[in-house]
Amino acid sequence: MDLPLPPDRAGRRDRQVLLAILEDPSYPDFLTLPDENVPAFQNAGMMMGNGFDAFVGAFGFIRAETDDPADDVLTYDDLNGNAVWDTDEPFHHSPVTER
Ligand SMILES: [Ca+2]
Repeated sequence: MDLPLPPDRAGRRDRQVLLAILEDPSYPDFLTLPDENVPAFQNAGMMMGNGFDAFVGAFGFIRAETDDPADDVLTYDDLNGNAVWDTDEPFHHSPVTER
């Protein structure tokens, strides 16, 4: 296996150790996924995708907010004070505080 080495010495040493393990016949399954775990990883991938989809969808709810955003974790900066989201008003998260 011929991979380019990073310029720093620590990275080069780490990469050499990794390559030695990858090429060691004593560890034929190193960094491979056991067949019995494939469904769990596929399910995790689907759940992660669904999570990203829900995250993107949340922006629709945030834009529709018209009440006081003081208790919202995710909200927008109502820069013109009209209590509705307008194009170019940035989104932000509120710091977590005890209530
Ligand atoms: Ca506004």
